[in-house]
Amino acid sequence: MATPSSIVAGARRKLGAGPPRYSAAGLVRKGLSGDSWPRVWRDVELKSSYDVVIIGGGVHGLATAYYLATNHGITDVAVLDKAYLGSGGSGRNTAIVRSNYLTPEGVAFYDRSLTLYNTMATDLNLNVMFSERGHMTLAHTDGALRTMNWRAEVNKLQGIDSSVIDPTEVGKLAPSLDVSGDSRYPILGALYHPPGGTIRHDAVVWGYARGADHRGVEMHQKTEVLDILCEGGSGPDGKGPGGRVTGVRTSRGDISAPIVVNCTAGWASLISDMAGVKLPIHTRPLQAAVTEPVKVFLPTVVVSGSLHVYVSQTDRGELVFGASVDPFNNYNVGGSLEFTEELAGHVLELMPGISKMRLLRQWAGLCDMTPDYSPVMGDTDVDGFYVDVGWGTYGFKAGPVSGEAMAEAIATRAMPKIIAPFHISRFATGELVGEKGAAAVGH
Ligand code: PYC
Repeated sequence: MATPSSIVAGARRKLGAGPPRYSAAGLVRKGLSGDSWPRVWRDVELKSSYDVVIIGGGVHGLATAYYLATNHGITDVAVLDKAYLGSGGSGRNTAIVRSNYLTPEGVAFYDRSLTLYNTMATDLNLNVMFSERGHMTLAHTDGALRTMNWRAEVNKLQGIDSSVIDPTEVGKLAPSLDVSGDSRYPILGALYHPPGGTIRHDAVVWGYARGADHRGVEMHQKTEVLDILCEGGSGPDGKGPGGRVTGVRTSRGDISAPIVVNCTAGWASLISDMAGVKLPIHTRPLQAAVTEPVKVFLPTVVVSGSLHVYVSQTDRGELVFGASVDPFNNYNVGGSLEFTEELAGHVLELMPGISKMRLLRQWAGLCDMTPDYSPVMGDTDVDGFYVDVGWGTYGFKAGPVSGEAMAEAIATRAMPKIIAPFHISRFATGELVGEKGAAAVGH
């Protein structure tokens, strides 16, 4: 069987030619020709062994596969998903990107992601509809204003465009907000972060999947991982600390692999348990909703931690709302009436003028919460078993940097500096990276 180092040394496969590029006229001609479009990624036979198996076909898993192939020439990679690509958190988030975090570690990390999102349309040759529309986090209390100032200073020290603005400036940026000061939760100011915005989440999934496919990576949907195969560990079946991973058992048969990467959300702790690796994670749903489309009137992303709500308007005109995670562990991805009622009350407090708009639909995503609101990334006590998990409510915005850094960690067998603070060992040493103050909403 290949070893991790032989993979890195030996894997230098010729990269694919890349997806077809059309001129504007060529695109129209193709559309009118009646010819079928090429598949975005291949549908190939599942093999019985790979150099790397990635569990989870969301942005994190696909980005890891893409950067393994693109940056390190490691292409004998299978991405497995028990449903379809993007069916988990990647397709269930509110598509917000930003880097105005509270800790220096968080700011550097999310800023790299934003940089990669900025050039993604060109890098992946796909219009991912990145909209750098600015991001505003409202403060309704002196305490919140203090945290905004703190974040602004941490941000500025790392060269991030982020500052505290007063209610008049808030009103100029988003005239639909009630900045009169007469509301129950008056707006006292906001942290304004011009580089933040939104990006089309499913396009990001398709872009990474297509890019990885063109470089030889295989995507296997409807392939559920039932167990992780290990040997030499201190626990039952050779699992746990001191052991090493040898492959995975799936709903379509066993696969041997010296490297297995857990890139799941919602199921992160269950999958890690299969290798005997315990994670300090609890899983909670986060509900979201979207309205009917109306003329575009909200130019920035608006967040209120005190009112547990954030809102942005899509290019089609719908308002997309998100809230806090539900206050209990659950795997339900449906919506609840309690959420809708609370959301409506809070949104109307901020924007009384939209009371006639109708909600079209609601959904939930599963959030794997860690004690310090930062992810768990890198290698583990089981050789060859890697984790990129614990993504709480911030996983989508971290997809590109996570993929890039996880690919480097796997290829070099060393933790890249940018993710070193997020290693699982911090829960033993107590070196937590407390990001609660930078969450979009109260948790
Ligand atoms: O942290 O920006 C954020 C966020 C948006 C939606 C959920 N979390």
